[in-house]
Amino acid sequence: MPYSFPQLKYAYDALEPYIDAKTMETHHSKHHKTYVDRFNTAILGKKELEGKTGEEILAMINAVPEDIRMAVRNNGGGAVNHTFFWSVIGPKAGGEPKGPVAEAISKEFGGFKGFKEKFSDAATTQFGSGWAWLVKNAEGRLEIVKTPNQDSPLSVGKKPLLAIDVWEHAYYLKYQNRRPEYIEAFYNVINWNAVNDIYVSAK
Ligand code: MN3
Repeated sequence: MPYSFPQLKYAYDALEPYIDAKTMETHHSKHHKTYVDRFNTAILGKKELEGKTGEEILAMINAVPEDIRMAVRNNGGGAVNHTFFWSVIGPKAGGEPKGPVAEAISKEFGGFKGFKEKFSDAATTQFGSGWAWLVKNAEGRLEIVKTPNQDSPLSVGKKPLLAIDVWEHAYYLKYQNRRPEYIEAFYNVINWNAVNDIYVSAK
């Protein structure tokens, strides 16, 4: 299997009450699993992609064979984005950023409050399905960006540090149309130690 389906490091109910167990179970075992399966089907037998990671394939999306490029963009993006997403959230989390990433956030956004405003705004205003991201850009600076569908910042040379999934499947069972409530609750599950580790190792 070129791209593996990751097990979560916490239980489906571990993010209650912010993200409910049923949403977590469906999101991981159904939605994410389907992206992984379809990604693997798409790249099967493509010699030029052999030995490359999912992240590497997304970073070279314009060089992916045209007959599978859209399938890779959607399903490879879905596979990689969700694996990343699970890694930056968790139980007993939330609070404010720590370590070098906290300093970078202060420098770029004037502090956690300024960051939160911009990140929430991106997540709220992403029209339809998609994601909001904290990324490190090619100049090494932090940026907040949003992407539609399963597009990855990796495809435009930006390294993800934090992500929020704003597809309805990520919140609809608990929050229905109240996306802003889900976004506000999301701050309680951000694993800032993980975000900081990613930032430090990406330097
Ligand atoms: Mn999702």
